[in-house]
Amino acid sequence: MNEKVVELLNAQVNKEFFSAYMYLGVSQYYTRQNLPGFASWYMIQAQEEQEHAMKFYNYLVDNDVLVELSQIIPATSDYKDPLAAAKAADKHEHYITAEIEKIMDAAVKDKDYRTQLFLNWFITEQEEEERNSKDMIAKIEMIGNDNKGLYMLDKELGERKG
Ligand code: OFO
Repeated sequence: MNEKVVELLNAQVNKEFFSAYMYLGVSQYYTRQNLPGFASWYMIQAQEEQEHAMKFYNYLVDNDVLVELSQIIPATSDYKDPLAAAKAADKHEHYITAEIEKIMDAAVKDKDYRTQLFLNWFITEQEEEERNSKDMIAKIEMIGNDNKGLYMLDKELGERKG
């Protein structure tokens, strides 16, 4: 595999683990707000991110690349309100989409068809991630200051299984 493609794929292992960290921080924020449904929804999200990281990791290992396990930057659990936490998650997903597109650009440039095929799954996944985070913002905005609405949404989010 081309050096640049390897470098970007390796960096993405770290970024996906950071995504897990970031969602863990969001989950913890909601736990502290007594919103267990939100906390559980974002905890599942954090688990998904670890799976994403491992997909990148395994792809590299399967291609005989020694993966560099670099330091993960800290993540916050400190948000102004539920909307701010949801917006932070949405912003992060857009960042991740852009990063994955950068890897795709490098793979296309290098005519690395195998990596392009591998990345297709993530291109589709990011569409879903962005839609989910956009929906979450819309729901929280719709609720506004209605505590009963927040309670109902928390119950709904708590039903997510995977
Ligand atoms: Fe890995 O999809 Fe979110 O960040």
